[in-house]
Amino acid sequence: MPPTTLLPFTTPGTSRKSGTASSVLPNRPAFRLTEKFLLLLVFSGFITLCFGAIFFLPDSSKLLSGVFFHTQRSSGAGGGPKHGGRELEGDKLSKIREDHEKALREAKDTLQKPPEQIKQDIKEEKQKVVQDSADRKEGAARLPDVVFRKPVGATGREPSDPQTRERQAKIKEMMKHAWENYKRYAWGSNELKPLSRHQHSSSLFGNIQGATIVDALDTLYIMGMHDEFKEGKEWVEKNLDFNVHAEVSVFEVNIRFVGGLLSAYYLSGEEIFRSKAVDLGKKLLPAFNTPTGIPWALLNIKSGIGRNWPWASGGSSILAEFGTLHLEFMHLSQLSGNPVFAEKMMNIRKVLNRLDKPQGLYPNYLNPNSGQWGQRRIVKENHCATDHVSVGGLGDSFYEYLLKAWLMSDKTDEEARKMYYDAIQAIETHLIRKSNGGLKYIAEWKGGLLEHKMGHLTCFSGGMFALGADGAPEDTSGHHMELAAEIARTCHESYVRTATKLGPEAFRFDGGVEAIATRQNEKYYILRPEVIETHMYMWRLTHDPKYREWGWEAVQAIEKNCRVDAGYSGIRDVYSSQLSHDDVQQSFFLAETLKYLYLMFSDDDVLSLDHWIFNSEAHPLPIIRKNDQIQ
Ligand code: DMJ
Repeated sequence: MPPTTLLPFTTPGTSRKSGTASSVLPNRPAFRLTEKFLLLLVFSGFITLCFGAIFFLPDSSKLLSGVFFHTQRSSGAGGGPKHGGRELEGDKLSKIREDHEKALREAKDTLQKPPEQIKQDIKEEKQKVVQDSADRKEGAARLPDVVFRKPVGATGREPSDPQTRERQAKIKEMMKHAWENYKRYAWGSNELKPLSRHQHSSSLFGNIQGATIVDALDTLYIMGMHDEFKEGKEWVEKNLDFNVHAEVSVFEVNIRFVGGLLSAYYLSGEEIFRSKAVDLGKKLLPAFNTPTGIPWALLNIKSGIGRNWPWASGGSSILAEFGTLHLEFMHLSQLSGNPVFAEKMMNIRKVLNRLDKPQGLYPNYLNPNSGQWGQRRIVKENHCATDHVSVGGLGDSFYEYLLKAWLMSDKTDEEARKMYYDAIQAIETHLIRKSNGGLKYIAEWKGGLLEHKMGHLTCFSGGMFALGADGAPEDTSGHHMELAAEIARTCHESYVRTATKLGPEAFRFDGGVEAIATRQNEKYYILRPEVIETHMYMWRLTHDPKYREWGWEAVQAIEKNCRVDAGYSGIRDVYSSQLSHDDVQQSFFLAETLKYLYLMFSDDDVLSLDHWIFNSEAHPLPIIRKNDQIQ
């Protein structure tokens, strides 16, 4: 090697090191020839070592990567690495060597490939990744095989009596009018604005679309509107998407979307409805991630973050919301083979049963963090009162679902039965009153004081008492039926006493009035079903013709006051014949109001009460027979 090559090591000032070493070099004498030779020998030895290391490097890296891989796997299984690299057995070492050599060969091949070929390979690889992830997704949604049974009484014959037939046909025409206009002006959105002829979006569903379609499917089916049902099904297949950034009301999405999809499945047997229902059910599960398992009211179905309504008593969840999931969730477990849905429900029960019920009543607010009723106040010594107990808004369908949980379980869910009849007894004692004019009503309890007001929503309870009469304890069946009839009459009175013959949102029994709204903001009617729902149950369970007449009165009043050229609209004041429309065709008008009317003018074997249970949005779910129940 020529001496010049040593210059960098020997020439002063050329060292890249600064400091002491370079500052002493200038004073050192030049190397003698033997010293130079020795240095050359050491240096070449060093170079040889380096080359050797490079040659051995592949094997070393094999060892290293082998240890890493093993660690990953071991820790994945819950433990640290059990072996060091030196302890790897021979076959493992040779496997590592093989893999490594294969990787080297592939790298070499790639380098030798023309650029076009490399591009093509990358494209194919990408496609494979996409396909793999699609397969994985499909796998996740793959559901166990279920034997689909032909639904009992999903559609029926025309009624033999000509008047009933004519009335039934009229209700079907109303459904056509509502559906056609929704289709024309708001297809795919949640609801229709029938005056603006535009879409209406409600924050209850976040970015989930198509509430009217999903809510209407089963009504279309039972009315024999097959083309429309098919249109709805195709929309669901292509467009119903839950992978959206959306904060939704868990309750509303459950009763309308999960309920609507489940019913569409049970009626038609179309798999798409089952898989969409289960898919949505899974999206709702993070709502139960609270310290008690009492779900949040609102959930972002993308992020899984939940919270409660800001106005709800100190961050509480609401009885009528977390208490109105049971029917749908039991069916989700049934159809998916996944017990998690049912488990969430039974946990809610457990929490409720651990709590003291003031006077046997269930307050409307429950804190999901503490598991305590919201806003408790001591009004007297040793006497606790809570802010709000109601069979109307905030409480209503909790009671409905207790009864229906028992019925839907083929009367095996004894716990639900007991909870229902105990609750009704407390309600009778503390909330039900009779007016001077002889009208029975259900008041609301606020901080221990009764507010003599009954909501339109509360009117569903007539139907509930009638449905529950049969199983009532100790010969009280007749009493429950009487109560049902009295509530039906009071609610009918709330309709009769208005100019439009439609009932207000709430009516009062104080200040010299009975069954009349006194506040301007309680005078509206938004196409709600509850009064009609009660008439339907009363008709089916008593066959007293007055209930069909009351139903028909409602049809006429809706036609006169709510029908507009492009659909149906709510009205702002039921006491005024100067109509002011609110410009919303609620999805529950198609799901509930028109369905209950249609059933009232059908034979009893159309969605017979012996086989079907209606969820809170009137979506029919079959009774789960004892032998079919998953354990
Ligand atoms: C419906 O969405 C359901 O019946 C719910 O339980 C309460 N009320 C509306 C219709 O009034």
